[in-house]
Amino acid sequence: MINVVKHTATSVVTIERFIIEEERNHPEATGELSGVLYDLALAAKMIANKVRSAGLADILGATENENVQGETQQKLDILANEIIVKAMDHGGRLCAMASEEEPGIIQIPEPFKCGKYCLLFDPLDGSSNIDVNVPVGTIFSVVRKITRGRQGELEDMLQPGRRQVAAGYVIYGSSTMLVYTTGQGVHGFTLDPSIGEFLLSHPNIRIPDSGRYLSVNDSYEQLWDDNVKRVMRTFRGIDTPRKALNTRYVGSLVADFHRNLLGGGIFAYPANAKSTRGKLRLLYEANPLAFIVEQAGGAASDGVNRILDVTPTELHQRTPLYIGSASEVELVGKTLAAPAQTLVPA
Ligand code: FDP
Repeated sequence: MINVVKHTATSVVTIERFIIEEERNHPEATGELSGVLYDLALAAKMIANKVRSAGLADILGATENENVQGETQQKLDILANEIIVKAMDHGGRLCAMASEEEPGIIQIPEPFKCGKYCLLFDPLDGSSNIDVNVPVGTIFSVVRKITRGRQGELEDMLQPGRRQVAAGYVIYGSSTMLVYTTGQGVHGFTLDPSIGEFLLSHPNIRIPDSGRYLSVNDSYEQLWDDNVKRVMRTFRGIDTPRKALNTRYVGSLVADFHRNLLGGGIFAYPANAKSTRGKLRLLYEANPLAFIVEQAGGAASDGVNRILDVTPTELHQRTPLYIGSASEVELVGKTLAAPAQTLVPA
């Protein structure tokens, strides 16, 4: 059962209050990580506002690239990227950032102070869905700086996911929700637009141990190897006494992940003959969601390895991803460990 907080008119737990109270459990905390989370919550509110009026902005845009105010319209994912960079670069808490939208590391500009954390993020995941009004999301991951200089370096970014100190996502759906973990459980906050605050709505989220949903893009089936085909057939209840999972695939990772986190199940983006390393990004998508799902009692793997144990070698590295209820991810591991099959040629 989903644990949901009911607020009264006079008593609410804002994200700020929650973070402060969590910080009290750590007497050694300097408040810097809390600062990163507040700034991200502000960026999320700004992006939510843009996402909400995305259709309107298109309609009101006078020419192809200009809106009625004569401002150049930007693609929403580029805008979301800029909003996050500008909300985060001056607080003195980060030493560098990396975004799915940018090829290299984003340095902290002078004269701003550099801090001890690195932020990695996907500013607007699933953005191909914006035009059709499907939920999209922001995903973020925070790691501690390990190099000595003032600025963050590639080495700081390429840390295995188990070293994350915080991770979260924002879903811009029928309501806007921010879900995060700092390693003390997973907590969800819903944006109350009337007061512009994220309020604690889903404390201590736990993913059901076995699944309800299967989220996978079946159109790649002919490109999967035989073991992947086999486990997907099992999930669909074919040639097995197992009850079939309910197939639900939005094609927007945050939306698919969020539904399965609350309802149980598995999201899979396997490698295939055309994308032999899968599609999703290890640092901006798989790692933060893996930290969250493990904190909620679930699991995440690339089919062989625990996602959080993979040592990244590139900033934009891709990975196959199986993520969700622990028993479903375990079944994937067991099935894919069967003798290797060759991929069907593309
Ligand atoms: P999108 O291309 O729309 O940005 O990582 C990107 C992503 O969406 C995920 O959000 C989504 O789960 C996946 O790609 C969908 O890919 P397919 O269309 O290949 O299923």
